[in-house]
Amino acid sequence: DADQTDNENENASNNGNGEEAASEYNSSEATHVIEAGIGLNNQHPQYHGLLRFKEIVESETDGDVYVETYHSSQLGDDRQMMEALQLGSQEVTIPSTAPIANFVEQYAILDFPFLFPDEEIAMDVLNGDIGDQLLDALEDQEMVGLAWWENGYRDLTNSVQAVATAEDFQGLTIRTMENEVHLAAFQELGANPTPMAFGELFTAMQQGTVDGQENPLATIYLEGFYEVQDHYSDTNHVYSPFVFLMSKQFYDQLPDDYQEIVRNAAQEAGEYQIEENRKQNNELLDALVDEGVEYTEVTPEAREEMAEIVQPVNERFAEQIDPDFAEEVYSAIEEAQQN
Ligand code: KDG
Repeated sequence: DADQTDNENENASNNGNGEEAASEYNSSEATHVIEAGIGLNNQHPQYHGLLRFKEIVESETDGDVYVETYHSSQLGDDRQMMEALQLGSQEVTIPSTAPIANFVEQYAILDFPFLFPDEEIAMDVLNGDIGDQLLDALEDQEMVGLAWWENGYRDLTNSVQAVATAEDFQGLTIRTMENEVHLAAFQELGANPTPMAFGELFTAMQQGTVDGQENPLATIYLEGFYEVQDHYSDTNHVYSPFVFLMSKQFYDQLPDDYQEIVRNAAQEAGEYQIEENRKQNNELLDALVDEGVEYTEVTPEAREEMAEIVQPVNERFAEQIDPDFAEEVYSAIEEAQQN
């Protein structure tokens, strides 16, 4: 029962409760078919948001645009799915921003540890000029960014020791996303970061290839990581956005009214996704503890110490990537804080 992927469902959509909901439409009658894939499983609010997108798009086009939904890396990992979008062989994926930095390097600034003070501020910045610049930058990479969704604050789990302070990271082998800032930050904390695709993570923890990983609580619980992890710490070390990405090739050949429909649907489904996601991230701690995971609270002081240790990493990457854009991001955060 430690197998976290739900292959029974294959490519069938469900209504978010694990039950299948038959679409009243049919792909064979549609002019445009969207293959949409994510890495997370069909229990995650991200998948429920994708189903909402499907519902809106199909009903507003009366089935002329049909959406096939895939979860659990069925279509590949984040990098492969983005490459498929570039080639036009897949239409939609919704990765965390971290792996997008391998395509547009400015995205790495969003993944600086302890950058965003809270979720509201993050969303203000992403839905403002900074976020628009980042979405626009995707076009050169043959992708269109339709909306910001939310993964949330990332926390640490591992199978070796309780982690309360920065010192406790020493020697832990931690899976990170494929992102240089994450890699450098965990190195700075004395851990051994191992970048790996999300789809390989569960088995890597089960087999002991890695001691731990970091993801928001919803992912930790809904992916059943408690089966293979003993300790959870609310490190909140980085705020992780999702971007709803569409293949530019596909988007460009849609008629104008359909372009508007998919854009609005990504936005509206995103609002639903964000709400459900926050609820799960806030509410799943007790359930995780009930599964036998030991919860270690990370105090604001301990978090402050972690932030100080990784600060040189943020400074180094800001300088290397785009110092002016980094300054713009910092000012936008300050401004959002004053509102
Ligand atoms: O569906 C999203 C996943 O593919 C991935 O981006 C989730 O944050 C993630 C991770 O840790 O890889």
